[in-house]
Amino acid sequence: MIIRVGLIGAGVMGAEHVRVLSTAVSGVEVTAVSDPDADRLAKTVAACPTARPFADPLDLIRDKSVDAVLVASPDQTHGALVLACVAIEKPVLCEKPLAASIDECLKVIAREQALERRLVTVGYMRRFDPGYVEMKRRLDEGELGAALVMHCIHRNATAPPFMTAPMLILNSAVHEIDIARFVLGREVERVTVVTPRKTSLAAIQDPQIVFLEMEDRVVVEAEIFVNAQYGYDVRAELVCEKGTIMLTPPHDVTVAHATRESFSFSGDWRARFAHAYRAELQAWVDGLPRGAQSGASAWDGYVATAVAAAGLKSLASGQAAEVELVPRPGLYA
Ligand code: ISE
Repeated sequence: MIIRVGLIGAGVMGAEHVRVLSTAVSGVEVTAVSDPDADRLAKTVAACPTARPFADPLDLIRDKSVDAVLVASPDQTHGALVLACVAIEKPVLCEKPLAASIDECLKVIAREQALERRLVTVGYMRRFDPGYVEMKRRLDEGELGAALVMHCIHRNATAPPFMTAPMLILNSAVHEIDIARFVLGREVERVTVVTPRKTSLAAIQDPQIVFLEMEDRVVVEAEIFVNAQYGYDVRAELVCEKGTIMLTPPHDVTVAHATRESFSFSGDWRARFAHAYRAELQAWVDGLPRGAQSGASAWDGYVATAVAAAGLKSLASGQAAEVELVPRPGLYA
């Protein structure tokens, strides 16, 4: 069975998804692409002969040639597009965040509950990264004892001009929020954002340090620095009672030359998480005929947005902010 996917948003991530779906994922065909920028749309469609262009994303969602939708448009459009998909019971994989507002996330959850069916997957791709998967497996195995602290580093070489200080949390730190919940199997209770001296190389408050106080007083500490200049660098070390579990640097080779040993960083997340993106898309496509879900659910998307909202409160006030969650519905047990 071939799943016919319609892609909304042909920007950096959308174009990458089209490339990966067309070259590295089986059982799928991209049949439609939509983007408000006519040139970008034409270019993406030219590179993917199976796809038809759509000016209006809502027409794409309704089109009979589209079995499932992949949303990779700007963050603030996610909620409305996902709601349009679930309104007509079309499965959708939405890039993170699920929605910029908690209200929209709750509407998605309410619709899935009414249908008693999960249709939404959220693109928190780190859940498919072999390093984080192994970190979780080793923790769950129990040999290292209980998790106490998780140290995280999330650095981008440079941020696009539209990046704002709140987006360091809503667009970048949401990955740490989601992966901490995934690895530790605990919810976040409180968030504190600390703002160190800012880099002179950006106009916004960058870096920011995000502290997540999780259930059982496990603490996650994440440095988010989106103009770090030297490359894309994501690290994590989980400190447990009897040892630590650390992600190893993901480069293929270390070069020894002219009295130095060195390796290269990826320019951005597409190369660093290439395996994770491919595995996420393959798992999504494989699960669609059975209605099975393996990635982050609408509930996970809601929680990440709710924790990020507490982070924004803390960023504005300089104080710790409590995370308030609605009760978890049985559909997401
Ligand atoms: C970007 O949107 C991503 O999702 C990347 O994974 C993240 O590292 C980056 O900071 C975000 O801006």
